[in-house]
Formats: sequence, structure tokens, C-alpha cells
Amino acid sequence: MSDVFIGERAYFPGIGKIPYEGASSDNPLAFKFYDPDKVIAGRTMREHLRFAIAYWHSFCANGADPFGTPTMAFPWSHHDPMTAAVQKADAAFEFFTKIGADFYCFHDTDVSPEGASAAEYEQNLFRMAGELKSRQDATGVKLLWNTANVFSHPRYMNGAATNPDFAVVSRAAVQVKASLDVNMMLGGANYVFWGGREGYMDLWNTDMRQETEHLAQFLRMARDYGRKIGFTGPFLIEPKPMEPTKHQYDYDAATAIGFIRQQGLEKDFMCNIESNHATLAGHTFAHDLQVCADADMLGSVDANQGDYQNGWDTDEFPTNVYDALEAMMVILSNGGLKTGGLNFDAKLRRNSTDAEDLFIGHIGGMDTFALGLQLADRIISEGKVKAMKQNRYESFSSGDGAAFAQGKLSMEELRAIGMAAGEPAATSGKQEKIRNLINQYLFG
Ligand code: XLS
Ligand code: NI
Ligand code: NI
Repeated sequence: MSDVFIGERAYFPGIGKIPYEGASSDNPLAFKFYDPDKVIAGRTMREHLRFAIAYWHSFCANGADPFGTPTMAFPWSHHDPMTAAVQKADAAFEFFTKIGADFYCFHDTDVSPEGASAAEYEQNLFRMAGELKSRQDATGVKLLWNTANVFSHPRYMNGAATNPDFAVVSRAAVQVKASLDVNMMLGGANYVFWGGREGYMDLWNTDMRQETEHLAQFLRMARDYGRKIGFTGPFLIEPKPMEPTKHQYDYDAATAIGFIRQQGLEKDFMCNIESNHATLAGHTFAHDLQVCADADMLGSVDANQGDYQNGWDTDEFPTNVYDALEAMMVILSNGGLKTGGLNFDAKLRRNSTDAEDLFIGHIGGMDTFALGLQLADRIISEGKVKAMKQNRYESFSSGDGAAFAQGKLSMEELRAIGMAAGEPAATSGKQEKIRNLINQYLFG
């Protein structure tokens, strides 16, 4: 990656490339734990972590919330929408290179104005894709994934692919086809579907079966088109249980995987797991990652964190090292991120209004996952935790237990073994012991 790329002017003046200074540094604009070129288990930290910046939060979210107007004035805004989009791209690539992220992610409408018609939409998007391509080439920053925003515009208020009106379904195809074309132009590593309005508010007016069949049909068509134009990466479904709809069809990882398999899409589709979505579904982040890993469908990760007192998607920058450690344990044990990455689907708080805050938020997130990576690597390579886990399943490694696991016993035989063995001895799960050991790794 070349050094800092700056267009006509700097949008983050006074901030240079963020250096690694180590844990004793008190410079808020330096990494304390993320040392990009440090090698861990045969790979550099940057290769393991594959950090990506989310265009929508970092360069579009202006602090507005349901109770207040924007708090952030972007220096790249402009009264002409295309000029604003080009300036925003300059600001984005300036940020990517200064923070040292190798990847970025975007929705079509983050990077390009929608225009007054579908034709104008396409024209704007393809022009902006050219602008992004030249900035990718100049900096070496790559596209982790892109997606189509088929949830914000009022036309999608009843859904996109699951809309009861075919006119809206076909209008969504305008955006999804163009977004697949753009993915090819930019060499995207993955393509994402997040079903923001693919769900329902009220079963009284909803035919759930028909809507989910339409969703599968739409995904098959997108898959076929993507493959036809030469896209070879995975298509990713990003589960979320609710918000904005009351009940979203891709509720959690297990639901999305069940749907993918039921519809015969398992050769092409995997999941993009977002921490805050997993916790909204009543799971831990690590749980949803593990569900995907076990199904061989762990595609990519939206790295953020929620607020345990709030029942919505607060999309905060990750600072919880324990959660990051649990996540990195699953990711490393699954062979790493492959085509995926850690995308900071996280936004500044409404009252974080200094230009440096965007850097500080990302520095914290990157340091948090760097800590998680280093700790997970130590825990895995020392093998103690794995041995404790495996020990619990010891009875299946030989004799009747092994015969059961291999499907060699009938129900009658299993019963006979149970009858003969008497009351099983109590075996402690050693949950406290294992958790205490984790604390020793964290703070010892
Ligand atoms: C919203 C989602 C969204 C997806 C991309 O909750 O996280 O940002 O990641 O559409
Ligand atoms: Ni997300
Ligand atoms: Ni989210």
C-alpha cells in the first residue's frame, strides 16, 4: 500500500499516518497494540485481521438520531451531489490510508447520489465506481465487499425482494445488478446482502412463505448473474433479528444457514456476522461465529459492539477485549478470515464531533482486535484450554462411546449399555476453572 493518498485537499489536516507506538504511548493518535507487520503464527497482524472501514458510518452518518438533527458537518459536503460524492471519496481514501486499513465496504447509495431516475442512478453509480477504482489503484486499498441499500428509500418501506408489490422487487434488481457490476469493476472479495426490510411488521397482512420464497428466488438470480459476469467470491447474508422490521427473516446465523441450505444455496452463500446483531438476537458474538464455523459458512465479520442495556443496534466501536478474544478464538480455530475481514460497522456517538474522533474510534477497535488476536494465539498454541475442552468428551474416543458417535449402535444396544452402567458419576464442567485460566492469560 502506498503512503497517504490525498486528493485536491486534505480533509483530515494535521493528522498523519497512524503509527504503532506500543502500550506505553500516551499519544491518542497511535496504535498501542496493533503492530501491522508483527508476525503471529506465521502471518502478519494485518493479514490476520484484514481491517475494513465502513463507508456509511464513517463518511455518511452525521450524528442525526430520531430526536435530533445532525451534529457533524462534513468538510467534503457540497451543493452539487456528484461533487460531494467525489470529495467524499477523497476523504474516505485519505482516511483509509492514514489509519492503515487495507479494505473498505460500501452501499451503492453511500458512494453515489441516487439521482432522479433509475437510469440516473446507474449512471451516477458507474461513474463513482470509476472514481473509486482510480483511488484503489493509487493507494492499494481493496474492496472487502459492497452491497445495495434497498432499505432506506421510501419505495422499500414494505421490503425489497420480499415486497408484496412486484414493481418494487424489480426496482430492487436495478440496484442489486448494478452493485454486482460495480463489485466486478472494483475486484470485491465478497458481496453482501443485509435484509434491512426483508421481514415483516404484522403477520395479519403478511404471507411469510411467499415472501421468503421470493427472497430465495431473488438471491438465486443475483447469484446466477454474479457468476455469469465472473464473480468468484462468496455471497454473504448478514443476519439480524429485528430493526428496522419487527421480525427479520435472517434472524440469526442458525436461521440464515437453515434458509441457505433449504434453498440449495450452500455452494455460493455464507454469512457475514455482526457482533451487535448477534447480541440483539440474544446470543453472544462468539456464538453466532461458532454456528457459522461449524457449518463452514463463516464468511466475514462486522466488528462493532452493542450496549447491553439497550435493545437496539448501537453500532459502537469495539473496545471489549474479552468479546474480541472470544471472537478471535473462533476465527483462528477456523483457519482465519479467508476472503472475509473485520469491517468496523461502527459509528461515532452523536456527541463525538472532532475530526480526530473518527481516528480514535478506529484505533481503539483495531487495538482491541489486535489484543484479541495475540491472546487467542497464545491460548491456542499453549493448548491448555483445548485440552480441558476435549477432556470433557473423552468418553466418546473409545469403546461404546466411539461406537455411538460412529453410528454403530442401535437404540436397543444404547439402552442396554445405560441399563448395565448404573447411575453415571457426576462430572464437573469446570466452568469456573477455565474462566479463571482465561483471566490469567488476559492479565497474568
Ligand atoms: C445494519 C447493517 C448494515 C449492513 C450492510 O444494521 O449492519 O450496516 O452491514 O447493509
Ligand atoms: Ni452490518
Ligand atoms: Ni448493524
